[in-house]
Order: sequence, then structure tokens, then C-alpha cells
Amino acid sequence: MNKKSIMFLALVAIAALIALSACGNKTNNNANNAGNAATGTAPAGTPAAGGGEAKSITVNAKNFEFEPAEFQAKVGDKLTISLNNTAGNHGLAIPELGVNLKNGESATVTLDKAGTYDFNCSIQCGSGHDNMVGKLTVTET
Ligand SMILES: [Cu+2]
Repeated sequence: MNKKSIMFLALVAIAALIALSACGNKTNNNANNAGNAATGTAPAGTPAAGGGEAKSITVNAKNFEFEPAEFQAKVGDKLTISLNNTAGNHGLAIPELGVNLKNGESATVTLDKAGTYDFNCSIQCGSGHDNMVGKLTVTET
């Protein structure tokens, strides 16, 4: 190998390193931005403007519907969802949020993404089971 080709290889290696590190920075920035979007840019512990409230809702379940079947929250809210069976034995699952409640249970979720989250009964409760659906709508603040 002559001197010229060694220099060439060295340059290629350096260029590759620069490209890799530039890429790495970009990835990190994206991750940071995603983090900021989720938590808001306010310092830790400070609720994001408009959202970030602690809210709670009790969903009543009977044969065969949820009441309310639809409810809303804002991005950043800490929402505690409780399930109360008023008739029959039902569960409440919100698959996208990892929530699955039995009667009398509750779960607290931090809503960091706007969207519509479907929920459904998670216990085979009878003929109307498949109709036991509802949705949580999370809106930007
Ligand atoms: Cu059911």
C-alpha cells in the first residue's frame, strides 16, 4: 500500500466518523425533543400550561354499557381512572395505555400523547360484552 492510498483510507475513516457522530447527535436531539414534547419544556415539577392537571374519573359499568362511554382529557394530565360496576361483572381495559381494571380498581396514567384511546370491557360478561366500548379523547392543550 502506498502513502497516497493510506491517506485516502484515513480520510474516508475520518469522514465516516464525522458522519456517524453527526448522526448520533441528531438522534439524541430527536430523543430530547420527544422528551420535551412529552413533559413540556417547563422545569420538572411544573405543570405544562393548560395540561398537567391531576384529574380523576369514575367509569360506571352495567349490563352492557359504560357510563360515561366517552370522556376527555388534555395532554400532560395525570388521569386516575376508576371502575365501578353497578350491575354485572365488568372490566375496563385501555390497551394503548396499559390499563386493565377490575371492579373497584383504579389506575393513574400520564397522558403524553394526543389521540383517541379506545377502551373496552375486559371480562366476558355476557351477550352484550362486545358492545361495551368507549373512548378517551386526549387533546393538545
Ligand atoms: Cu364484558
